[in-house]
Amino acid sequence: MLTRIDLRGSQLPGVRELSGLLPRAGTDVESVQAVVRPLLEDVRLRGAQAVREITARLDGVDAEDFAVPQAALDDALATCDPLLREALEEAVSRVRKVHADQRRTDVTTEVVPGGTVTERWVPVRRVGLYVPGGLAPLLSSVVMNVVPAQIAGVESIAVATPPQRDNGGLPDKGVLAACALLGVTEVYAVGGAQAIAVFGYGAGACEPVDLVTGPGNVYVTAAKRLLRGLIGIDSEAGPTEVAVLADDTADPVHVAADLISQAEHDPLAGAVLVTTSEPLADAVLELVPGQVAATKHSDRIDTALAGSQSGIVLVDDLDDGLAVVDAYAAEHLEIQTRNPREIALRVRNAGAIFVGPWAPVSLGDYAAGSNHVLPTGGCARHSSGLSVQTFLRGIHLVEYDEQALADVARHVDVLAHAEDLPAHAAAVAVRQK
Ligand code: HSO
Ligand code: ZN
Repeated sequence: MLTRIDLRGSQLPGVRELSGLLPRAGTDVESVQAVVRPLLEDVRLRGAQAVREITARLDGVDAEDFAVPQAALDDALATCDPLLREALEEAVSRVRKVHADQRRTDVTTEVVPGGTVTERWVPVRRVGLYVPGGLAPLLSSVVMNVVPAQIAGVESIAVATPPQRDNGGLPDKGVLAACALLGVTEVYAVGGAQAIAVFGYGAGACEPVDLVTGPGNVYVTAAKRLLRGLIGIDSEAGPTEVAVLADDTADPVHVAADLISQAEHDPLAGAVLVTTSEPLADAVLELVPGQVAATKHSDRIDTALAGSQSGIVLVDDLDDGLAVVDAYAAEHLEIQTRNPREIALRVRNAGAIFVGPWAPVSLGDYAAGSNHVLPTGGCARHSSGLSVQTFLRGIHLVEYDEQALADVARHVDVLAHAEDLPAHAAAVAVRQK
C-alpha cells in the first residue's frame, strides 16, 4: 500500500535521476505489437468479415453488421434515465463553453508591402473517435472527444466502441445515448485494435478516417502506433494517473479520496502524493485502507495503490515539490496547498491542474468544462490534452506580388547557393526582368 519515497534532507537529484526515482508504470506497447500487427493486416485484407470474426473471438459477440442502427441510438436516448440525460446535457454545455473559446481565427500577417502570409485553420475532414469499454464504459469520453471535433468544424465523425454481450451485442447504452445526444449518427460496435484498423483502412460501412482520437488500452495504443502516418493520432494514452502536491493545509480525507478515485480506473493506474508534510502523509496512509474497503472496486484500487506506479513522496519544501511534479509530468495534477493558484502557475509540466480544495480531479473527468483526454506517462512534458486544436491544421497561404518578390530575390539567391541548390535560385531568377 502506497510506498514512501523520502527525498528530504539532502539536495534534490537532477531531473534524469529524479524521473527514475518516481513511481510510474511502464506500459509495454512494443510487446503487444506482435499480436496487433496480424490483426490489422487481417482487417486490411478481409474487411468486414475479419472484423466479424475478431469480434466474435475477442468480445464473444457475433453480429452480421457492426454498424449500430440509428434505431438503437434513438432508443438509447429515449430510454436514458432523465437524471443521466440532464447530467450529460450539463457536461456538454460546460465543455462546449470552454472549447468554443479555443477556436482560432485566421490571421494574415503583412510581412512587407505586397507580401503576406495567412494562417488558415482548416478542420480535418473525417475523424474516428474511440470510446473504450473495458472496466468502465466511459460515456463522458464521448463528450470530451465529440464536442471539440464539432467545434473545430469536423464534417464527418464516426465513433467506435466495444459491443457488450449483455446488451444484445450493442455497445453500452450510456455511450449510445451520449452519441445520440450529440447528434453522432455513425457508431460502430467494434473495440480494441480492430476498431483502429476499421478507422485506418475502412471496413463495411465505415470509410477510412484521417485522424483517430480517444483513449484506449494497450492494444488500442499499439494499433494507433502502427497505423500512425496512414492516419493521424492524438496521443498514445497509457494508464491514467494523478499526482497531488500538498502541504500541511491539505485535508487528508480529500487527498485520500482523490488518489483512490483515479486508482479506480485500472489496476495499472498511478496515484502519487507529493507532500512537504509528514503528518499529512501519515494521515493519508491511515485513511486509505478504510476508504478503499468501503468502495465498490476495492480490488483494482488496492492493486493500483500497491503497485510500483503509486506512492507518497516526501519533500523538504514546495520548491522541491514543484521540481518533483515537473519531473513526473502528471496527466492530472492537484494542488492542495496554501495559495494554490500561485503554486499552480509555477508548474511547467502537467496535463491539467486542479487548483485548491474544491476542484477534485473527478470534477474535471465529468463536468468542469475542461477536457479529460490528457497526456499520460510523462507526455505532459511535450504534449497537451485534447482540444479544438487537435482537429485543425494551420495552412499557410503565401501571397507575394511581383515587386515584393523582386525585393527579396537576392536573399533567396544567396541562401539557395549556400545550400548548393541552384535550381531553387533559378526559379526566382527566371521571374526577374
Ligand atoms: N480520468 C479519466 C477520464 C474519466 N474518468 C472518464 C471517468 N470517466 C482520464 O482522464
Ligand atoms: Zn477518471
